[in-house]
Amino acid sequence: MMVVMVTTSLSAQTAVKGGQPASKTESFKVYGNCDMCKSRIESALKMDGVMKAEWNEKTKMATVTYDPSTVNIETMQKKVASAGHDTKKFKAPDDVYSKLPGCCHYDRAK
Ligand SMILES: [Cu+2]
Repeated sequence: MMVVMVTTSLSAQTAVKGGQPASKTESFKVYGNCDMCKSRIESALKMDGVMKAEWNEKTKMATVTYDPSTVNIETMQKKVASAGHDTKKFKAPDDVYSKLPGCCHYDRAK
């Protein structure tokens, strides 16, 4: 709910000023398998400062458009890892990973 409100006020501001809010688009690797992973990863990325988040099942890349003054990639990766999905920098906790549905048990780097 809060994310929706923040996004709305951001775009309202943009419309008034006619400028662009500070935003940056970047991609990072997130391990996962299926559609369920996709929605889990994308909802984990819904947070203040993130305007757009999309995870690609084929490339395993999450692409995010965000406000660098509000949030950073490290915070996003931590959040995704805490939801059960490994990133390059952060590992999902074993107990969270083991509770994922079977189809979501992606291969983990040893
Ligand atoms: Cu899955």
